[in-house]
Amino acid sequence: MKTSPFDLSGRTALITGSVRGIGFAFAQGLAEAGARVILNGRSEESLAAAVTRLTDLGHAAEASLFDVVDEAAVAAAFAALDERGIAVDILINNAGIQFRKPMVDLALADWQRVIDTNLTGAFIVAREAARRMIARGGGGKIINIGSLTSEAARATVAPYTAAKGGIKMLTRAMAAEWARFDIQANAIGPGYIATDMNAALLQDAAFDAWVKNSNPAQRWGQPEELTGTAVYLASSASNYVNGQIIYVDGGWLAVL
Ligand code: GCO
Repeated sequence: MKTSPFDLSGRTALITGSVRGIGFAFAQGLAEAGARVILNGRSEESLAAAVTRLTDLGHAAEASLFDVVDEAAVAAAFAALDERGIAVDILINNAGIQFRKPMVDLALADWQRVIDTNLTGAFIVAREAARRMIARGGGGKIINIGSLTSEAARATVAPYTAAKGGIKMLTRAMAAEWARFDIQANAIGPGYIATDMNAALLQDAAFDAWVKNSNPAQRWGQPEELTGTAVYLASSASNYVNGQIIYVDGGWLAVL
């Protein structure tokens, strides 16, 4: 019987920033589709707890501890996987931070930290993954995580907006260079999703009302509502899709 094009059995996925929130949801979704998942974070303890949550559900999951901005640590993490004969077939560049402050008050260090984590980190990790995908003869999936702010800006989140706009164009740059090696690089643009990163916004009645009034679904999204798009982009169902960003936003960007 023909297997589903969405079946990820036999594939290994690395999801950066996956100890909680949408990163963990991506890991669980890909594991449920059959992938072995490698979770990533900067804290050994939270990483171990997240892995246990998945292995307790019967999934194949393990940890890889590194900060995506640390080039040497990323290289060492991939070398450790090489040593064990583990090839990353699917990379989800999810790691990201948020820092909200008006630009006139923003310290350069805070600007740089957000750009480094949310944009440069995606480059550093994808470069290691793509080098190996190409060396293995090609084939692979790279999924970057954008945002509504990949398309439109909101006041007080300039570095995040600049980084997420960069993620959209970096995804296209990856497609331009790596599609010829049968590597598909695409992105997911989440709308406002109910996660820890957005906890302050969820608790702000005016912001909550703005989110609900600004998208036709009239609600926040849930992390698990992003996983279907991730499985699609991680699977052979998207083998002729390159350089695209798919918005999972309740219709926010589609309407005035
Ligand atoms: C913010 C939020 C947003 C969302 C998401 C929207 O402060 O506006 O953190 O950035 O997280 O990126 O698509």
